[in-house]
Amino acid sequence: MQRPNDVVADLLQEYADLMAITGGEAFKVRVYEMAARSVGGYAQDISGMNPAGLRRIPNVGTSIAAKIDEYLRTGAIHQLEELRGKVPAGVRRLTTIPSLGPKKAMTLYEECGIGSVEGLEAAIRAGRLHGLHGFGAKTEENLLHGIALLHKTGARVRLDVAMEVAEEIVDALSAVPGCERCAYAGSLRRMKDTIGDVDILATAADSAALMTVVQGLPAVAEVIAHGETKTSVRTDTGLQVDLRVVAPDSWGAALQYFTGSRAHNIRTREIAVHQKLKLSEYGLFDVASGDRIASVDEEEVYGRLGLPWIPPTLREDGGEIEAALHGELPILITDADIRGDLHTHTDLTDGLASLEEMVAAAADRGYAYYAITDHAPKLYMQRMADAKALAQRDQVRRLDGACGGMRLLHGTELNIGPDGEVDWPPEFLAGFDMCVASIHSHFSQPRPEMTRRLVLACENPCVNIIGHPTARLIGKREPVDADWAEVFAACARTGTALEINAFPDRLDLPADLVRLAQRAGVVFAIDTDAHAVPHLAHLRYGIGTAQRGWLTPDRVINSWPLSRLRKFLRKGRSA
Ligand code: DGT
Ligand code: CA
Ligand code: CA
Ligand code: ZN
Repeated sequence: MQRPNDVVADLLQEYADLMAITGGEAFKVRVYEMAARSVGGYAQDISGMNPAGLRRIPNVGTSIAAKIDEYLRTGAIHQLEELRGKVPAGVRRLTTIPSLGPKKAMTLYEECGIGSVEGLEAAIRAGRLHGLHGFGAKTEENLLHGIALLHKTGARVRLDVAMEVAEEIVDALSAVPGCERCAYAGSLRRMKDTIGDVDILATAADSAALMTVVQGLPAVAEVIAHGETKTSVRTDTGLQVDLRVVAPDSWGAALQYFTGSRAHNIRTREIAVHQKLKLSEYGLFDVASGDRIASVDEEEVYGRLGLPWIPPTLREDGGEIEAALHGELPILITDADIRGDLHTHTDLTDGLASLEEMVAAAADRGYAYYAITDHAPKLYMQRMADAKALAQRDQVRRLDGACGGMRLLHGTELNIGPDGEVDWPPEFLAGFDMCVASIHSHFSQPRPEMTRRLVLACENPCVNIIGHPTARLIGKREPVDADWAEVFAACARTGTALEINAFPDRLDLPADLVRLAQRAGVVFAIDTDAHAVPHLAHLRYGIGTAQRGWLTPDRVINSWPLSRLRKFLRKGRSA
């Protein structure tokens, strides 16, 4: 169900984790981690590749190629199976707790027999870790905080993970003879940033064939319930999928109902009641006569309620009903409005693809312009230097316009230091066409310092876009604490855009803050922060987040023509 590249990337990452837990050498662990990223980010499908082909993937040497080859031929990697035999799955899960590394996880297992997150939480609360080497009161507090964060995301999955599963199932079901319509609904259609379960809806005169097909899909590990109208399964990654099959003439009502949200549905049902109608997943009915008056499609259902069709990303009872009633629904930004990506990386820093590869892939997407924004020197691991940046600029100028006429901007992603300062002196920064500036360290500064830090970054005449502004990592790191109203005011005043980072574990700025920032007069850049060719396609998740923040195209700088964008990027620069 996942791309073969992603499956193998997961296996290599698991291998790296298990090596680390069992005390393997750090450099070897790192090699497997890098290989995992490279395989996941490799543009070509690896199934069908031989060992020689596999070795052409960056960071994949002979022994890793052999392991991938073994997996492709036999469906397993025997060394991985051996490691799995030594380390219970729960111990690896322990390492997903922020702040708990592999060594500590193994200590907990070997010395206290702790093999699950629940077991660890109970042990801390019972004081059973007292006296254990390396586990002081502060460590315990951090662990409890990490566990709470893990519970908060709970069993919910990343938007892209759910989307890939859903699209594959919709494709499979749509191909079954007798299936008339099929689509995903629920929180996924609303593009929430995490998904509890996937809801699929289909119409067919006879549901049996669809129910059989969904149970037999390769990625389905367990059938939770099956019946004539609903079947629930769990995939091998633990995600629940509900398939509902309805009669063709109730499609619109069913799609409206199962898209939700619950709060939005309550409002639409109330509107029906006021008109002496009854709305359910089966249709919109006249209460007096019992006649069904609408349900073929969503437009008809909303139409008969006296409403225009409401985009799913707005259906949270966040004012969309009132806006619809007054004919004031926003015309939302869509993928088609985006003319270029303004935050991307190459293998000059931590990207996986070369400049040429990234540019060619961007041109294939039909972009009019594209910015390369590799990391700046203060992210020491990336080893950026003045000369490297300048050499890249020459290359960028050479490639400018060479791919389908797409124009290139040479930028950089600066690090906003704890005092709001950025990497390079103003003279050097002035040489870039644009600068993104992001927080990559000192995440837990108190609110006044964090606010000042972000405001100072906005006031820098060379900073055009604040990248992933809250620095949250969904399920892993809380957003930084800042007075956002003050930051938004600074953005609006200085002509600094806020990013909506489309990376599925970021989706940052989050939708609720997008809406607030928009009201404060802020403009936005919807960027992928791509570190590999496949990441360019994450744009859709940024668009979903922007729509949930009620964003219209005129407020998105990378929907503007290049000439207007260039004027904006000039900001406070001289000449
Ligand atoms: P999730 O799965 O937690 O990410 O969120 P949803 O919104 O997909 O929720 P889910 O899967 O429980 O149900 C899908 C939709 O079906 C939900 O958004 C609205 C509708 N729905 C389900 N149960 C109820 C209910 O008891 N009342 C109402 N009004 N709607 C419901
Ligand atoms: Ca759901
Ligand atoms: Ca559901
Ligand atoms: Zn970046």
